[in-house]
Amino acid sequence: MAEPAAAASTRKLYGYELSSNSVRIAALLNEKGLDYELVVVDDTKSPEFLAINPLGQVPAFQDGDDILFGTPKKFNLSDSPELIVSILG
Ligand SMILES: N[C@@H](CCC(=O)N[C@@H](CS)C(=O)NCC(=O)O)C(=O)O
Repeated sequence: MAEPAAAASTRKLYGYELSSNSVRIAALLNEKGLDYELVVVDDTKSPEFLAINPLGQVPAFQDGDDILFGTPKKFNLSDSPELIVSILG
């Protein structure tokens, strides 16, 4: 997965390097020049990550208080294609 910006960002991408669904989101964020923090998820079924995404899958994407994949708050997007549409929007 390409290296994200090192600076702290309000955007967090939860994923791991061999996750193609995570890589496609990272590629899009990089292409658009959007800063984000990559949070490497070692265990998608850990209580900590299930609190982010109860489905226990990556990618999960958080922008501020809005988790775009996972626990619906403002958005209710269910997978990486929907995330792509949201980021492009
Ligand atoms: N429909 C989802 C599928 C996400 C998905 O399958 N993620 C995989 C990694 S690429 C995953 O989290 N696998 C771990 C698991 O299911 O426990 C998307 O397109 O984002």
